[in-house]
Amino acid sequence: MVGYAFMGAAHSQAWRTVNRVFDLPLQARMAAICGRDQGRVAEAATRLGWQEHTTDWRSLVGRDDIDLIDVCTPGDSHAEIAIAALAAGKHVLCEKPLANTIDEARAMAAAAARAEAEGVRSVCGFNYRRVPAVALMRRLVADGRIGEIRHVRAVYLQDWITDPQFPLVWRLQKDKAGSGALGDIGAHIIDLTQYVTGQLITGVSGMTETFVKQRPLPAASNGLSAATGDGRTGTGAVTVDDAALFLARLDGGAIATYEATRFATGRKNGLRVEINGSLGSVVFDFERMNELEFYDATRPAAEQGFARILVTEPEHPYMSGWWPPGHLIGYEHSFTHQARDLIEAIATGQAVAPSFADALQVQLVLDAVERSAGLGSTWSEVEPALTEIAA
Ligand code: SOE
Repeated sequence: MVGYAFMGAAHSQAWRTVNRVFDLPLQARMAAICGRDQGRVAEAATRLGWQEHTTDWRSLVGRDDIDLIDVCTPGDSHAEIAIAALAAGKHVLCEKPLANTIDEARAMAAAAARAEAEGVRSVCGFNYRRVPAVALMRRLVADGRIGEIRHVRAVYLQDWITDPQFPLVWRLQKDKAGSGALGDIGAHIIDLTQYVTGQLITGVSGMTETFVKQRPLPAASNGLSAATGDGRTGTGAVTVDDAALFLARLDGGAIATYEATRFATGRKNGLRVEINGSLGSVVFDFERMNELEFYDATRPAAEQGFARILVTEPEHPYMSGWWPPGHLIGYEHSFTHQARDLIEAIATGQAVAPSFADALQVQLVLDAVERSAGLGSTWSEVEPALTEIAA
């Protein structure tokens, strides 16, 4: 694993747990973790359960006893690490968004396609797909239970930078993060809605805003939390969006609205998606992540209403490995499911989604939103991802 902050900890939890919960053909061995700071990576190795630690990620890519590289760094190093790992024949799990630019994402998707031909797997870490209620949502939609999809309504609301004194962490710097709320959390709802509906976004009209343009320089930070007052003084420019909104059309005929913001005061991790079809609706809200709301318009009028499905039955996606019905799971479990699916893909030789090509397509949507926002919300088409790879 490269990186040991928030995502590094979440992925480590998954690697520690996955073989204890699911019966898998391969065993994960947490060989080594890498970070730039010797002292901090040594501490992280002990705390997170890695056998060794290093400050040189290239040494991991060159090792014969390492089969998989898990990239949990900020976006500015995804492409370099993932492409080197794939070229060395290592399977790769890469955090989202795939890259900071379209060119990087395209190069990564091409590297993944080349590696795939050699039996090397790659997957992008859109973990919310692997929340059981979301996977059930997809199953209901794919089974035609809500009929033809008309509306997609998706929001991802956070509030962790509403305080203008919150420091200028890497997620607020374009050269490190690529974009702000748009790529960090907007990318999740783009992937999630495309996954659930089976439809791809073809065009958008977008708007972005940066409410706080200067922030105090941070102390050493691991991303979401950062202390000020370590002796560094002054401020720096915020170079990403604080919020992004867009309208979209999907290729199956649905129309959609998306909102991603870090300024929704009081909303901590409010990912909510509602899909309305000709025969019913499905609604997922991460703050009630064990539940799925389902409205079945084919039921007799007198019995119609939103049903609250508690997604904890062994028949539900991923749930057979966990607890008896009604005993809830949490955020970390989506990462364990991600690790499970990747291990199974490696063992069976099957592809695993979302591929780097899928993640490139999300990147192309992000790009279309930024282009549109830069042109006063002008309608902007999304390039097809496959064309990009072929080119
Ligand atoms: C920060 O906004 C963040 O940690 C994202 O980077 C994650 O992808 C999201 O799941 C939670 O919020």
